[in-house]
This record gives sequence, C-alpha cells and structure tokens, in this order.
Amino acid sequence: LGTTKAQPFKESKEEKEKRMQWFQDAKLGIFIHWGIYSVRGVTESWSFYNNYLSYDEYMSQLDGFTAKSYNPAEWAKLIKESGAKYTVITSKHHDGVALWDTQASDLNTIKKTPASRDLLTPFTKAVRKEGLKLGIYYSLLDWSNTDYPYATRNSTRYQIKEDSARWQRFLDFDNRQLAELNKQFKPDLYWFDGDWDFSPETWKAKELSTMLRTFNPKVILNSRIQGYGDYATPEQGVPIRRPDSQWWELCMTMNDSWGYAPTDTNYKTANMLLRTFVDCISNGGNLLLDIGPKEDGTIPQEQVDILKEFGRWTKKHADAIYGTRAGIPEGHVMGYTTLNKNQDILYVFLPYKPNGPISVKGLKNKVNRAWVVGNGALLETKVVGKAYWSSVPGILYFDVPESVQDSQITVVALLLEGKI
Ligand code: H79
Repeated sequence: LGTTKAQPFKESKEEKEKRMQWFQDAKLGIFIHWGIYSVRGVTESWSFYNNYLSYDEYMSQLDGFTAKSYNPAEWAKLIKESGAKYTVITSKHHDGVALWDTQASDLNTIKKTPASRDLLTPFTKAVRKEGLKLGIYYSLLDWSNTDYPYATRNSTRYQIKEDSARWQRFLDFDNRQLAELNKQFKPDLYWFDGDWDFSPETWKAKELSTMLRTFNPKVILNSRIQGYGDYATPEQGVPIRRPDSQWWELCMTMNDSWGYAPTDTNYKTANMLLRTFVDCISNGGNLLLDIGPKEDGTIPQEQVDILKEFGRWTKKHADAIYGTRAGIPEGHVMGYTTLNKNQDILYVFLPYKPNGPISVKGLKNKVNRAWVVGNGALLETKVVGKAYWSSVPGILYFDVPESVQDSQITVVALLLEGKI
C-alpha cells in the first residue's frame, strides 16, 4: 500500500518538492466517507462483498439516502476550524455509487436517491471558499460495474487476456469518470483506492497518471495507483512504520468505522488522536482523520466534538505544526519533536503531564531561548554534566510549571544557536 515509484512524468527533485510543498506543510487533512452505507450504518461496500447483505439489500439503501439536512458550507467551516488544510471526500467507493451526477453510467448514481442531486459540487465550492485544498477519493475498482472481473453483481469472472475488450470497456469507464471529476472539480489531490487486484500494466497506471498530470500538472496522487503516485498511504490495521517516502499520510478513523456506524461506539479520545497526530508530524508525515456523516448529511456529535478539540489545540500550537519538518530521532527526549524549516527551533511535544524537569540529551547546540508555545511563558534552562574538556553535550533541563501546561499536549519551543 505504501510504496512510490519513479514517475513517467518528467520532473526534477526540486520541481517535485515544490509541487508537494502545500501537502508537506499541511499536516492535517479530514477524510470524509459519505455514501448510502450510512442509511443502515453498515460497513461501506464491504458489507455486500462479505455477503453480510445481499447486493440488492445493500443497494436498497439508495431509497433511504435523503441528504435532507446537508449543509456543505457548515462542513467546510468545521473542517477549517479543526485546523486541517485539506479534505478528501469519497466521490465513489467500491460499491460504485457516485456522489456526483456522472454521465458514465446510469447505474447507482446519487440521482436515484431521494437526495436526487449532485452532492459533490456544493461541497467542493464550499471547500475552496474556506481556502482549503480539495482531495477526491475514487475507487478504481467498481463492484457494481459488470465489466469488472471480480464484480459481485451478476458477474462472471473472466481472464483479462481472453476478454481484453471487456476490460478495456471498464478502463474507459474509469477514464470517463475521472475526466468528469477533472473537468468539474479540478481537485488538488486524488486519493485512489482499490487497485489491489491488478498490476500497473493491467491498470495502465502509467497512462492514467499521465492523463491526470497532463490535465493538471500540479495535481498530487496518493500511492494506490500501483506505484505511480506521489506519496505513501499507510492505513490503520496494517502495521504502521515510518514510510521511507519523503511524503506520507496516515489515514485513520475516530472509532473503528470509515462511514457512519451508530453501533460502533469505540471512539478514541481526542487525546489519543492528538498523540497519533503528533507522532505523524514528528516523523514528517500527515494525518488524514476520517469522519462519517449520516445519510441526512449531519455529522455525528462525537466527531464534531473531536474536530473542535483538534481546532482548539492546533490553533494554539500552529507554530509547532504547520510547515514544520520531522524532528530529531527518538531517545533524546521523552516526547515527540518537530523542527521549523530553518532547522533552528526544536519543538518538544509532551504527551503527558510533566511532574518534574524535562531533559533533552545529546543536543549539540546552545539553547538561546525556551518558551511554551501558544502561551509565551519563558522557561529557564540549564545544562548539566558538560565537561569543559569533552565534546559530548551535557543534558538540558527545564521545568514546565503546571500553570502553563495544556490540558492535552504541552509544547515547548527551544531556539537553538545555529542549525541542528
Ligand atoms: O475506504 C476505506 C476502506 O473501505 C478501504 N480503504 C479505506 C480508506 C479499504 N479497502 N481495502 N481495505 C480497506 C482493506 C483491504 C484489504 C485487502 Fe484484500 C486485502 C485488499 C487486498 C488484500 C480483500 C481481501 C480484498 C482482497 C483480498
């Protein structure tokens, strides 16, 4: 899921860095899984793939999808308020139900629901109005389209070699939908999923990515296009390690479900999610935090509350978050770290209540100033154990009084003499 390969598109390292800059600086994105699965609160697409529901039972949810309280301006405002700089919305999940008025198929579009209108357009407009970057999730596979070899709807399996015309019809279908998305929304980012059944050659991933990059040379693609993307896309459930890509993003749910699932009350706390967020940015990555709105278009209160707490915390600690780079390796300090772009401010995130002095080991640079981020309180530092005859740095100590601590994660900035 996580590897990136050389681009067919000609681009220097500097050009790619420039193209990826907004993404690397953004740190937080909000993922939205919205589809007819919210009607019964079942697992998106997989609930018929796994035969939990029959295909027809699953699709009967079309009749219950009303979007009657859908307020895209409010969604965009809430996303902005959370401190996210971009959002990624499901335009079509594996079930094949499109949230926009696609002309590529008359099957399973949102026009067949009581909502009966294109739901994507007003959201994309609201997102741009808030100054956020727009990402579109698109499932390359489609379990409703009978030209897909492993479709679960009245489909016979076939060998692509033997029926290449049928496979080509499917690729043309994807291409038509992507051309529509390009033209109607010109997204800043495509978030592909469902590429796992076939090789890059079979998907024609090189041609597909070239088509998208030709349309919009600035577009960013996640890695799930069989290696032709720009950044690694680790997902929860798969063991997470720091990807070797310079650009990466962890996608994660607040409970254990991507879409709306009222029976799933296994929510992480805002504190747990903030720790994961800090873990990501201290390793140079982003967090794409998921919400699952209800069929009527309202966002569950638990999710609103978490987004608001993210908003409070990210606003206060903006300096230590946006535009920063990965911090120093673990072992130097009990906590997470980031560095500013100039590499002369070290931000130390303390995911616990400090109840004694904090120590930083092995810091070569002198610390010229230390303060609590978002509060401004200056902290006294001292270095212990530095022998005048040795080049081994001493241990830096500082206290963080309770009165200046944050209720979630306290952040201390250390202004260094020279770059780290
Ligand atoms: O949209 C959410 C999930 O529905 C979707 N991605 C997130 C963002 C997702 N797709 N796949 N998975 C989650 C798990 C994939 C499991 C797989 Fe497999 C294991 C794919 C390939 C091996 C299942 C088993 C399908 C083929 C074999």
